[in-house]
Amino acid sequence: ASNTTAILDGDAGQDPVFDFAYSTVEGLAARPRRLECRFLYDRAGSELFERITEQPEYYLTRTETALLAAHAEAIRAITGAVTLSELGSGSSLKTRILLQAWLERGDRVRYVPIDVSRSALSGACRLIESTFSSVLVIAVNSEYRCAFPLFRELSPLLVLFLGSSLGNFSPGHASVFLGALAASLSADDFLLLGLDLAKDPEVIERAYNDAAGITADFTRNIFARMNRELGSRLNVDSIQHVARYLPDQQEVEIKAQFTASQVITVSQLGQRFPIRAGEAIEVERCRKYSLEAVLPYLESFGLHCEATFTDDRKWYALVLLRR
Ligand code: AVJ
Repeated sequence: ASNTTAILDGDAGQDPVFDFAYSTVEGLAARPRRLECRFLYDRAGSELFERITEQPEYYLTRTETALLAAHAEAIRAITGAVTLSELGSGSSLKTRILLQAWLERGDRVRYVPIDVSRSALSGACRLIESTFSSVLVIAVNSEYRCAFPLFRELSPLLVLFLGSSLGNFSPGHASVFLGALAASLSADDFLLLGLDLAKDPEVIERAYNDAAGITADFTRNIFARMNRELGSRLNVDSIQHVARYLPDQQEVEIKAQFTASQVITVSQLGQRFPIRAGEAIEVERCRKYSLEAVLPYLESFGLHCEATFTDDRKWYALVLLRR
């Protein structure tokens, strides 16, 4: 069997640098100043994130991967031989664990990764094609929402949204996302969510402050990207990574603290933002979940919980939902 990889451009014609410039200006003009976390993931940022997942303190990826390895067969038994579509390009071991479980039960599987980063997408396709000989890959280079209309054509399917990436959305954005996703699924389609669970604040805070300082480099990278793409000419070394877990909000707040005053220039839009010493810019929020609260919330979108899989420390959960 041969592999067919088509890469469909969901939002061709957009200028990614202008998109970054415009979003940066919007966020810096807001109060409190903030940046959109999706811009953390340029090539350098994606490589730094891969290194974060290898840090001992960052338990999320290895815990989720172990859950997938332990339960991929059970998940496949519930869903049947459906198409797999992943929000995020799934270049990781996690995707290959699921594809393997599908191939053990059937001769072919169709895999539709969706990612706004073309380089991550083509990297994932190459890796999957080199690992498997009977996976039909259709890669979609677009924002997640642009691909939602495809799901009707791909049904019956299982959509994967792993890595606790749902936690990056604000509560409002998460509800819009889940509502639109649920609306684009057909009856008896499935969604597999990976969710990081609320736990000892120390454990969570350490996961975002690794001793090797990779997460600090990850935070600083978005400013290095401004230098690369927006002509900002920032002294990135004087920017400090500050990550705090707020237990009552069950979320990690990640900020970039400016230890010296400097000006952020966005040359494409002719804008300058003087940042005072001590001022902080929010770069990411990572929300954590409790199963007893999130399951009824997910059901409110017409998604019925078929199974939950947690590790023995109850640090992390996979939730399998049926539409
Ligand atoms: C990829 C968004 C799931 O929230 O844990 C890791 C990103 N940021 N360390 C997370 C992240 C800092 C990660 N997600």
